[in-house]
Amino acid sequence: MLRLARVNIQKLDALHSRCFAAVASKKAHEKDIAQGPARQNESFMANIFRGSLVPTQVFPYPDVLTSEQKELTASLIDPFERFFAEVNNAARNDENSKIDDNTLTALWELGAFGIQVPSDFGGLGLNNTQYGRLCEIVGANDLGLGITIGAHQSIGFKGILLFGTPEQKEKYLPKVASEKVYAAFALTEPSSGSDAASIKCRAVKSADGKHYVLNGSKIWISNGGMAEIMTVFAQTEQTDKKTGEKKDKVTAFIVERSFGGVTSGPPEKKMGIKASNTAEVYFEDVKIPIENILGEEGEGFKVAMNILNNGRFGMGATLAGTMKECIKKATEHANNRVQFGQKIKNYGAIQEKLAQMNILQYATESMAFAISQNMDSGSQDYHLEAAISKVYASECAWYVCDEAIQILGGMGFMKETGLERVLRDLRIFRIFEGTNDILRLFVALTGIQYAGSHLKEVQRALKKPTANLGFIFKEASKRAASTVGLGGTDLSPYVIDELQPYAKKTAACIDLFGQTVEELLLKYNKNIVHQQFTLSKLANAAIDIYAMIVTQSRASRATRLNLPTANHELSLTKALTLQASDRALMNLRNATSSYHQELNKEMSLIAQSVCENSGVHTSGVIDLN
Ligand code: MYA
Repeated sequence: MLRLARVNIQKLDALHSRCFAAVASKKAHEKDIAQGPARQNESFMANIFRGSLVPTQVFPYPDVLTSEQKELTASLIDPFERFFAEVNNAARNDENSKIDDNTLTALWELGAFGIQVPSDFGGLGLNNTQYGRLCEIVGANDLGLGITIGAHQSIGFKGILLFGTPEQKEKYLPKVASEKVYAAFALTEPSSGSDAASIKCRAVKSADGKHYVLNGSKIWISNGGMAEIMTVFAQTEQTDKKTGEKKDKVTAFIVERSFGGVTSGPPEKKMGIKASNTAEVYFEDVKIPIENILGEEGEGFKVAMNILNNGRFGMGATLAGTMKECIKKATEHANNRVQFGQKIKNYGAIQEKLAQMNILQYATESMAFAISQNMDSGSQDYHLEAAISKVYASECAWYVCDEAIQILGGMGFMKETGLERVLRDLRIFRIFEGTNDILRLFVALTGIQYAGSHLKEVQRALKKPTANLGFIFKEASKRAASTVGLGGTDLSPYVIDELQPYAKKTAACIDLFGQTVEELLLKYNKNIVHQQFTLSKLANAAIDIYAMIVTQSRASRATRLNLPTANHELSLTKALTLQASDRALMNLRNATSSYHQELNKEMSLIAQSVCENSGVHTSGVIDLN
């Protein structure tokens, strides 16, 4: 679906038909509507694309940890915090572009490399929520080190946890959890970044079928210079079971450096996360035993996507921790710094910044833990939310750190304050693990695809109205209610009284969201995939809606439980809703307005002209002969 990013027109055309063939013929929706729908997609966000409210993932705010799990998590917080206070030195790691061996050893001893590996295999055996809580501590202290342990477990060996056979788990998990063997995730190549399916690394099956021989190279691999075990993606020739046609399809492999033929380049010199090793990895005639295929042969693209989906919430949790630390530094300064005879905390200009930073931190954390807890409850439908949380967290963290530096003024710009390192470290978070631009398209197009399949259901139902009266009536009343502003969406049962007016604002956004998706689908049909200016606006509205929903849910919970922070959380939620609902409505109106179509056209012309001229293309300000 997102393949449209490629410039090859032929591929684009093929893609369009594929995309809309998918919309029209998703297996789940092929059944006659009268036979009843397929498995209900529980994703709150996916459902608002089709104008439906499915509240189970978000209301009430999930709370999955048992008291034992809470106790275990609490018992780990102290050693993790002590490690950062007493052993690790983030500034030194950054300066040396390396984490020293003693620090790494201490991290292994903490169990920080195998947080989610079951204890039978030597790990800490924590779930996503518990892992997220530890990620917050890591994010508050050292993002470079965070990527070292994150690339190892969040993506490096996650595929073995998710898709490994019992033998693969038994062989590899103990090593990566506690035996000081590093792991990496090797997907990106020089000509394949966002377009992950276009990788060129190739593995050819031996005549006896016992192994594959892998050739090619990967770039920018986190832990690439030190990993002994890698999850590697390569093209393999597959025969279509139905047609007998031979076709290249991606397969995932577990590759050991010890197989031979695996080498890596020197550590890349980077702007930030310098402590994390990033390197090229080369594969030359690497012999991979057949039993090291991860998942099904030819299904490697989905393996890659699912590993990435599964790890994304961790970035949200990590960056919620980073923001906390930035806010702490900014607050300490605001509380003490005197200018014009007053502490600067008393000035509105500073108060506005501090409040905004806290609002964004609250929403980021609320997203991350709503997702982790849904995942822990066994939900499979978290992909859209995970992508949203990654985009939101990485942009909010950048904003928060930048504003913290602004509050600290000249002090913020000094290395010694430690915020310049964090800002440098943060920059990559909007780029890796799926660029925010690609993830916005992913959110919008995946949601639209889901909505499109629903529209098909409606059309099909209308063809046999007598058999589908109930369904048609429900659809008709839903549309009538939301079109005449009667509030098709009702969030009132889910939030506390004080948040009712805010929930109404969010409901209005959800109604307009569903209508906008439908309008766009009817207007553009398959050409919706071309409308990136519009898709980004839709994604932005989706992000704002999710932020409102998770904060309203979390603040309602805090109030119901009478938590000491409840009033503050209500303020954060109200302020966020006032900002986000306005912005979401604006984005949704803009998505269909002719004014914005004209603007998009002009923007597109400007970009084309700039590209044709390899840069700025204006007359000189001063006319020189
Ligand atoms: S690792 C490298 C990261 N790279 C990327 O993220 C690549 C980004 N690109 C993509 O994700 C894909 O290529 C896109 C799809 C999305 C553009 N879930 O035709 P398609 C299915 C499930 O749309 P394309 C790094 O950065 C789709 O439904 N399924 O595909 C290291 C379809 O299925 P079907 C998905 O147009 C960072 C099929 O695939 C998904 O080619 C280090 C084809 O789809 C999905 N998401 O492009 C991080 N997408 O055929 C360290 C597609 O059945 C972490 N599909 O209809 C640190 C964490 C924090 C620290 C922790 C401290 C402790």
